[in-house]
Amino acid sequence: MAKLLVLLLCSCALSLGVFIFSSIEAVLLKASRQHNSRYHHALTRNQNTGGTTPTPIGTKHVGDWPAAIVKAKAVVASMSVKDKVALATGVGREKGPCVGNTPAVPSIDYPGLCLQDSPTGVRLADFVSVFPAGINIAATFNRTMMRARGLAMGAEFKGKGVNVALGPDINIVRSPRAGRNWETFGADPYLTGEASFETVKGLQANGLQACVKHYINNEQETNRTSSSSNVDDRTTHEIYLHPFFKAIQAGVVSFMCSYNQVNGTYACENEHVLNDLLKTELGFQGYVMTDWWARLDEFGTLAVNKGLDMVMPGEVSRGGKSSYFGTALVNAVKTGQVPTSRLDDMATRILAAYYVQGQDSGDYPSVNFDSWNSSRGKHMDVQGDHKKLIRSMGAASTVLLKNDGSQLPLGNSVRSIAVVGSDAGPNPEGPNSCLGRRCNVGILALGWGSGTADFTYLIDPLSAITAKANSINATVFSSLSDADLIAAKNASSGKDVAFVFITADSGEASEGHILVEGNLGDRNDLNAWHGGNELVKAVAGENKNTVVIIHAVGAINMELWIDHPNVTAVVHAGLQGQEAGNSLVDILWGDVNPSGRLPYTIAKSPSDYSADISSGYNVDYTEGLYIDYRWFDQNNITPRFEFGYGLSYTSFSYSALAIVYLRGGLGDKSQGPIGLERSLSSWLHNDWITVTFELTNTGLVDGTEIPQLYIAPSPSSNSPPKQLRNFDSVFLRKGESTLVKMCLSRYSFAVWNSVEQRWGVPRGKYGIWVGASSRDRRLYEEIHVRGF
Ligand SMILES: *[C@@H]1O[C@H](CO)[C@@H](O)[C@H](O)[C@H]1NC(C)=O
Ligand SMILES: *[C@@H]1O[C@H](CO)[C@@H](O)[C@H](O)[C@H]1NC(C)=O
Ligand SMILES: *[C@@H]1O[C@H](CO)[C@@H](O)[C@H](O)[C@H]1NC(C)=O
Ligand SMILES: *[C@@H]1O[C@H](CO)[C@@H](O)[C@H](O)[C@H]1NC(C)=O
Ligand SMILES: *[C@@H]1O[C@H](CO)[C@@H](O)[C@H](O)[C@H]1NC(C)=O
Ligand SMILES: *[C@@H]1O[C@H](CO)[C@@H](O)[C@H](O)[C@H]1NC(C)=O
Ligand SMILES: CC(=O)N[C@H]1CO[C@H](CO)[C@@H](O)[C@@H]1O
Repeated sequence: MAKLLVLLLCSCALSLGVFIFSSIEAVLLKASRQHNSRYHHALTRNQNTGGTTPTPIGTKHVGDWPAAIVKAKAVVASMSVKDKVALATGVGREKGPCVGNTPAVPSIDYPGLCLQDSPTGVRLADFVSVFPAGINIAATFNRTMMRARGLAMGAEFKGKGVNVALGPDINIVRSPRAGRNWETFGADPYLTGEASFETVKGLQANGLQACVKHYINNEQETNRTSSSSNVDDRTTHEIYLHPFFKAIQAGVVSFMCSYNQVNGTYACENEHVLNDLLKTELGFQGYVMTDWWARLDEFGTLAVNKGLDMVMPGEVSRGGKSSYFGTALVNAVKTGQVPTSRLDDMATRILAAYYVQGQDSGDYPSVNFDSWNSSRGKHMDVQGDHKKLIRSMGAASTVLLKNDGSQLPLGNSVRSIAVVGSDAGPNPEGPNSCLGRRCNVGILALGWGSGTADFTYLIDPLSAITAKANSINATVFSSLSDADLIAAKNASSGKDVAFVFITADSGEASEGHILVEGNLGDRNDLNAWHGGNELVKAVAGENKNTVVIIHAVGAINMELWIDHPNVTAVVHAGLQGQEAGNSLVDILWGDVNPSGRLPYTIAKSPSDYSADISSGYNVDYTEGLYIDYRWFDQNNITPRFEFGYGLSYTSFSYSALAIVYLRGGLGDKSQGPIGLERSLSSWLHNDWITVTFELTNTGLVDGTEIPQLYIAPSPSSNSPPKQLRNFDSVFLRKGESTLVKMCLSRYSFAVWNSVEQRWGVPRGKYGIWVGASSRDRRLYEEIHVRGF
């Protein structure tokens, strides 16, 4: 049974000090309401009563939306059908400066929208920054950094005059081979949800519109425009929908529906996905655009009746002329196939998003670049001082997987350094030589496809290591060939340390247009590319201080060398963006103590994972809730490195777990409303339980720990053995201790009841599990929950 902590009560974000016992609960509730502003958006119950239009129009708006919607409705009332349709119809590929453009509507003084990729920076533009990939920022487990990345990126998009940034990508790492995993925030819905929330908040903070994608269940590239993702309702709610819900809570104004079908109907014309889940259940007030040329089979133009609001880039198919919207939609409204009220709703959603972000204020920059011809652009440098942030994010997202005998960090006494592998050096043709990063030559700092941006510069590891070596009078010996094992051995032999660089790449399939070294988007397998296993073994055979550095889109299989006694350290650097070399050196020499944690599991065998790419029409999510660590835990499969794992140069101890109910637990009779709750119930999301514990840096250097809180469910929940429900990133000087506080809501415990279409918390015993990874449990208490 949990201890009740009486004196040191606190809300999750505010330090409130000591209170008089009798008024504790009142004070706590007040405080939690104050700090809980992150939940204010969209957490009022949607009062929509159905109405006459197929797409519900929410009547209880939240945040800044009410004023924006009133304003939009007034403007829409004055518009012609043609102009309203224009708001929703892209002008066509390469008919405007951005990857997506909507036309100006002079009658309402509306300049049209510029919609631009990508989740890692402004694509097809110069003088921009390339940020660490989504999968890397997830590995920081640091909300402040996630927000800072969004803010910096948002400033760059806005500086170029972009109205809508096409990101973040908040799909889930279901199959480790999936091509766009690196754009996402990993394999856990809670972590993805937090990253989604912070990224949207950051991107939109200064007026940019963000667009979360790809809604929904676009978890592989193979056959993405034809296959059907078949997912049960509970899994949809607990795993795949949650990150989109968090984006709505953050106030995201637009959604991109995905190419794939869901249960046999294309996502962009799927009434259940758009009207029921998104616009009714989750109360989304913004607009939904198609993915580029997304196929609409059954409903075409009438997809608007199912909840679609905008087509991108405008035409039905690449190179085609006709559009599902445009004239076709004007005619559908005239013939009554699409109710005028639905058209008004679409137009209202698009304009309200524009107004709510203040893009009509007069000082929003106009587009000053051209995606298709850079000489038409103004070459505005929007990088600011983001390089500092990018370097620190690159380091904070680096995961130290192995460090035998404290091989790392290197001291300044190292005299000779071998650097081996093509990934250590630059692409000889330049970092942008392959269109859309469709090659794996030189340092791998991004995957390929529409999730990329052009490098203004890219720091390769060899340059950064050489600069460091020069400063400490060490000599660097390099061999940048992956195939020449003799040269690799020669370079490594007799050196104080040998760095061997290996990679694995993946990206967007683009329906067969893009093939990189035989990989069509999704990876063919989980092995390192270019014979990486052989390269590591060759170097390790010669040098007893071999450090493997991995630049990869996700998990790779490392079984052939991970236990090699000469492989003393393994650094998983992921995709660090433009400062890759510097970020890595900061870790190798200990200027930054590593604190990155794996946002997915690395298995011992590819067959250990619960889901792989499906090559047929049906992509059946038969594993249900059991993806990644949920599956490994359930089936007692020992992974090589588990979700949440990562080493530090110091050590941390955990103690004094205390669990406090803010309301409604442990005999508290004032539980408030009892019964299953809708997704938008604020009661469900309010802080309910505070978990506190003491964290101490017990090692010899300063460092950051990532404490993770998992809930082990009551058996009646019929849920995975444990699920991440909170985390933090805590910097502590050596010897220092601090009290860490984490909040849980009823939603943290909740299970989706498909029959009732509500959330409930099954009665019973729950484990509160605090640890340094999903398998490194440090503190544990069981609590009894009355349930509802
Ligand atoms: C897909 O079908 C399953 C099984 O019938 C159902 O539980 C789920 O709600 C459906 N999802 C969608 C988005 O239609
Ligand atoms: C690019 O734009 C410049 C300046 O407008 C023009 O001279 C040039 O022909 C354009 N190039 C292409 C390939 O369209
Ligand atoms: C490197 O060599 C220079 C010149 O010999 C010396 O002044 C400096 O202290 C050395 N630095 C290190 C880190 O050993
Ligand atoms: C072997 O390495 C040395 C430096 O350690 C270098 O000078 C020499 O050229 C290399 N030989 C071959 C065959 O790569
Ligand atoms: C480890 O490296 C040393 C050279 O330092 C080498 O002699 C030895 O064979 C290597 N061990 C293995 C298992 O390859
Ligand atoms: C996140 O990272 C920043 C920058 O390194 C650091 O100052 C902070 O303590 C970390 N944790 C949190 C919760 O912000
Ligand atoms: C149903 C379907 O479209 N299947 C295709 C999936 O992709 C493979 C090759 O990538 C095709 O051979 C299948 O026809």
